[in-house]
Amino acid sequence: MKTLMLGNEAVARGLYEAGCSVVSSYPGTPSTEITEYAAKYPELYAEWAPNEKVAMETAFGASLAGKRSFCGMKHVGLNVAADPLFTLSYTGVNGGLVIAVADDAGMHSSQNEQDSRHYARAAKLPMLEPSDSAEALQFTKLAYTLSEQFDTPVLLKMCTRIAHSQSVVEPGERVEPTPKPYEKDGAKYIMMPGNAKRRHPVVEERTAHLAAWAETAPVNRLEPGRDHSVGILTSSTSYQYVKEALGDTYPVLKLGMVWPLPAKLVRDFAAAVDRLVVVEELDGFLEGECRNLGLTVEGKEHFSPLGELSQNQVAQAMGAAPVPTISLDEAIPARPPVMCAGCPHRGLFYTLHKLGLTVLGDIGCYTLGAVPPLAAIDSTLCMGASVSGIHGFLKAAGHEWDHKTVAVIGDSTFMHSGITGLVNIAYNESNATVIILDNSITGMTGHQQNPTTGFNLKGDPCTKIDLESLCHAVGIRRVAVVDPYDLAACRKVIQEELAADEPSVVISRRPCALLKYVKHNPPLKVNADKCVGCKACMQIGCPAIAVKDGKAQVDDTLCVGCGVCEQLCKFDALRGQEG
Ligand SMILES: Cc1ncc(C[n+]2csc(CCOP(=O)(O)OP(=O)(O)O)c2C)c(N)n1
Repeated sequence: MKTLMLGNEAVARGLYEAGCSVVSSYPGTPSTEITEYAAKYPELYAEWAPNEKVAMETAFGASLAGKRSFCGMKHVGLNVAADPLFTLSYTGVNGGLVIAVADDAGMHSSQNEQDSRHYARAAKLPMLEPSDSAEALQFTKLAYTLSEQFDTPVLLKMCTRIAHSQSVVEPGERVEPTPKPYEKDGAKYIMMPGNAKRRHPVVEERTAHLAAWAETAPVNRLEPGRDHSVGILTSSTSYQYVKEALGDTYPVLKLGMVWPLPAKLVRDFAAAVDRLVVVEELDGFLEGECRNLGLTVEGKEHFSPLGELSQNQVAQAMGAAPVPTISLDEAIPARPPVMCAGCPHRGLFYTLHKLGLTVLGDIGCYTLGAVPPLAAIDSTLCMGASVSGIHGFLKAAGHEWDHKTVAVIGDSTFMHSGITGLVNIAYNESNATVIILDNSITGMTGHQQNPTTGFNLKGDPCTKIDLESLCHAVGIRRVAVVDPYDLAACRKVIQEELAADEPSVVISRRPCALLKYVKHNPPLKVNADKCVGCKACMQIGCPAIAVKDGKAQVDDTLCVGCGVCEQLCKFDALRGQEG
């Protein structure tokens, strides 16, 4: 029966139908829902790994054991997993192995814009790229067939629009693939130089075979057009924009497999039109490949490499009539992201701000500590970089900085890639103060469990990593725990640890205010007679507090009664109520 599905949900359905057995991923927008939906199928074992490298290596292990396996991640996650990726290309697979990577053109929720197609070419791996949910399901299943037929991991490239849009799919039945027993094969799976040298030609040969397959594969589709003055080469969401803006005006070669390319198909297409135009998001990847084939081609002179494309950018570039779009009567006011009311990160960042510290930041909800009025963060690079970064900073900046510099990192991010940085601090002896913001969840990506929460992806209780013991075990003797709702205690602990002549970890511990099990206090009350309108309570940037007619005002629908603002009021004008 036909049904509407998100692109990510359709990938999960594809995993189910293809008989995938093991799913290991790390969350990251816009890829997260694939694994969340996959976890709903009891036939699939699904987990959150601590990071993408671990997820990919887990999927490799499951493939080695003969089962169909999967790992999913966002584009920057593929950087983390790039090490196993490049050598997995050499080992190939036993059970089929599919790797989904979701790009975030437009940086809706990312620190950079990357075009993951480069990875397919660089790692010499086939990459399928669906353009709607139906293809997301079909291509996921096809990816397993290709993986086992050509002995290769297969990359499935998603992007925000395909991952997060709904369209019609027709779900099918699950197949149970024929079991592939594990057989020891060192020449294939032990990638030391002697073996790897013999595998590299196999990889090159495989790419040639895949390119030959791509020449006639139905995933690469030629759509006729009325006007042959232009031919459009495109894929993914760009294909949808082309169809919406231009209909069947020009012939279109829609690629479902963007690497390796079907050279003859592309050449024949180019020969049948006057101008070959590539419509693609981000980099001129296909355009460059056309040039490598010796073709005259247009692309990035018409379309920006920045951000997402749209139907009207395509219409404008191709001289077509604009596509009607819905416009609102009133402009939507800009709403910059802020920490939620009651966010435990707020009290901690207020303290860092007040102490005037230099703060090496990291990635998570707490990156919002960079936004005024808290404005407490100096740098944000990638997951884990705060802990390694502070070490380098202190080695370079001189000892006086030891006492006025901290690193901040969330619990999930610390598990992902903060631990090794802390090992470096202990081992190579810098006097760093690292603050772990333990809100007992992976908040930023929508509340995924992680190794510190005590629950697994399915919500079942499991081993909970003890952060204090872990920090002690890697060689940090000073480990303090503080409640970030208690501003005086935060200040005292941070000052003590900065003053110490050895590295320390401060664990700022309080669960995310949005977790279901967290009980809220009644909203705070403003005593208008006492409030002098000094705006001290505004210094924490809480969305529940405003000043109106010269008096503080608390929004009862937002306030969770955390009491942080109460501690800032010198006039006793803000009062918590008994819960
Ligand atoms: C390599 C990589 N993988 C995934 C992400 C997506 N991502 C951003 S922050 C984050 C984790 C945030 O959780 P945590 O550290 O617990 O902080 P919180 O948001 O809960 O404050 C994730 C998964 C990313 N930016 N980079």
